[in-house]
Amino acid sequence: MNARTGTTRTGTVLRVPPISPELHAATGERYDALDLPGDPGDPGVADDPARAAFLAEHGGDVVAIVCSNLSPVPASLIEALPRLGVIANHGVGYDNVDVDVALARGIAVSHTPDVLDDAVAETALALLLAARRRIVTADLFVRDGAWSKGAFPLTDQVSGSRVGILGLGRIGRAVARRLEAFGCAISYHNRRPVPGVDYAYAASPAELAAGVDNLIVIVPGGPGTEGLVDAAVLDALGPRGLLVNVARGSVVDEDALVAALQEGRLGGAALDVFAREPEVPAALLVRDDVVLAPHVGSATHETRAAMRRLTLDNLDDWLATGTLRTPIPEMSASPGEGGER
Ligand code: NAP
Ligand code: 8YV
Repeated sequence: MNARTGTTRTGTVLRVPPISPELHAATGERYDALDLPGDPGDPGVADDPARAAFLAEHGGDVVAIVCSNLSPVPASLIEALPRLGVIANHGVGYDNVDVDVALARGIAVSHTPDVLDDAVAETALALLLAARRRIVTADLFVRDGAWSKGAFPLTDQVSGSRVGILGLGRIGRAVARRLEAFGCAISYHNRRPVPGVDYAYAASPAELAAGVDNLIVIVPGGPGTEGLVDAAVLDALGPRGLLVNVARGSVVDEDALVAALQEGRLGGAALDVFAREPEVPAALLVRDDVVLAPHVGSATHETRAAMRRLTLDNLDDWLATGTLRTPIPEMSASPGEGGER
């Protein structure tokens, strides 16, 4: 029994950077926690000698990993941890984790669904409104003293517009509920229609894009959705269309996006996520038809506290009983099977 947490499974909790200072502090207070050395943004981090030495010394003690969406948890790391039983991801998306390798070894994986839906939906709406009503440009217009020389150009209204949601899941539905209040005509594309939903279903991302003014992307990342929003989808959205991406950078072909904007084939973009965060293509930084945010979809005090609580609840439950509150859906009917080895 671990006296500090009241748990029955003992061992080290490995923090894979980057994780927030608050989650870092909370795990430090609660568990025997260590930090994996090495810069997660360094492509050669797996060969970092400091990391190799750390894993040789501590790898055999690690029973749990805590990570965030920017913390890579590849097969090589999982394989270096023979007693690993659980991976607790601070985030609903878990494309940072090699889930196939983890599940094949019986390692349990948790994430943080539901608690962030409101914050991320709010971010999607904020980006949509900011881009359509040109709020960032209007702010600069006032600050630069341009107002005294003439009126700000007219913009496009969101109310009553046609909005497509690519990924009508938990967050997509929270976005749709908000758009209903704006009187928007809502349509969506998932791999299959959602039973009991009245919004118009489009059979493909391109068909969805062709019928809307604004396309909001909120599908999971990973190989299944890589480049789902390609040049054909952007062309279908068209020169007056707006792309809002709050999903993952990998879902949108970033080169095709830059080309479509530069060639006037797409009206604009509002982006919270990028292919190689925190790197943002220079070609986007100079455009005023683009609104950029640094992956802040869930970044409110309230939501991050709830995500942190759920991450710790998952860790506590697994350490005490071998079960999880919120296992990822790929886990079998008997979640939390992953055991101490
Ligand atoms: P969710 O409830 O699982 O919803 C995902 C939706 O995407 C489902 O409706 C799913 O429907 C659809 N989908 C999956 N694969 C698809 C494909 N290949 N083509 C078309 N539709 C597909 O997930 P969620 O909780 O709403 O979260 C969605 C994602 O948002 C997360 O995985 C994460 O990547 C991202 N996110 C970003 C932020 C941020 O800070 N920007 C914050 C939170 C989450 P079908 O299975 O029927 O296709
Ligand atoms: C991040 C997110 O997880 O939940 C997700 O999938 O992308 C975000 O909420 C957040 O940046 C903290 O890790």
